[in-house]
Amino acid sequence: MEWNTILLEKEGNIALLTINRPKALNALNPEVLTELGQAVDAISADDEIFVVILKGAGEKAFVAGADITAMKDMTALEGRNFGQLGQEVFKKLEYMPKPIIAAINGFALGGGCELAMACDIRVASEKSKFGQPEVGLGITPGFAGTQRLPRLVGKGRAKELIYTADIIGAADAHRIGLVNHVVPEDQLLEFCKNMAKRIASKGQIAVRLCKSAIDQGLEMDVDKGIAYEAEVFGLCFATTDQTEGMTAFVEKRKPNFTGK
Ligand code: CO8
Repeated sequence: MEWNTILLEKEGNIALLTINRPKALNALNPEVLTELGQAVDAISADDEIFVVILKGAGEKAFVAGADITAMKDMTALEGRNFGQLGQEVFKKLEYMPKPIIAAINGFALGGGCELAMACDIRVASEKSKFGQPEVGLGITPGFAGTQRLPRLVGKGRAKELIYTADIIGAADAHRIGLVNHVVPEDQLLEFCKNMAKRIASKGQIAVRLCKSAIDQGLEMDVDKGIAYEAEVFGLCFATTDQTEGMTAFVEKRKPNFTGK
């Protein structure tokens, strides 16, 4: 499928998903959000794709936020609908069965920071910058930043970032747990691809069940989460991958997972 603002490339079992609007620093307008949702659907339906890397086109930005030009003259209803579109697309991305790694190569501001937070894992280049500048524009975060940021970095840090609209660098983002790793810019994609390959070499049913157990479990109380884990753990024993993984260990060889 071809899109105007999204690129989807495949390298083996890894998909490279690119927000491709570099002249506007990959700002998210309704077209980008709609096409991103379609690309996520295509990835979910593609059995050859095991892991996804999400990045921004160009040298400067991952995503510099929701498109301010597009939002400037919105009515309250249009603003609500735009916010809801972003929330729905980000939820679709967050809950798709396959792991998604954000490769953050520059500005991740507002909706860009929110998009990175909807990914499973965040890797930042040394020059990347993060923030929720919305209150400086007279709005609140609208793509679930008020919800995902405190869950990731804690309530106090999230409130400071959101109330002040401060922009922080990669080292601070790493210190507060907003990103998993900081790497030199020229190594960012390779680092993410290596991580994606390590994930892709494992039993994919198990990887997907882990994603579900973590994401669903965090929405439940801990006892329900633990019970859910027991269910997905049990499910693994109905798979060929479990037999193969354990047999390979006993036979001292590498497993040959088939995702069945
Ligand atoms: N929206 C639209 N266009 C943008 C955006 C954006 N968010 N960011 C950058 N651009 C455009 C610029 O207008 C410029 O276009 P042009 O060349 O036509 O003038 C081009 O990208 C390059 O940008 P700059 O010249 O500004 O580049 P600089 O290197 O000087 O500055 C910055 C880079 C610091 C990133 C600067 O562009 C900036 O501050 N951008 C805005 C950042 C921001 O405030 N983001 C948050 C937006 S609000 C948001 O994301 C809310 C999410 C929830 C929405 C819910 C809806 C209801």
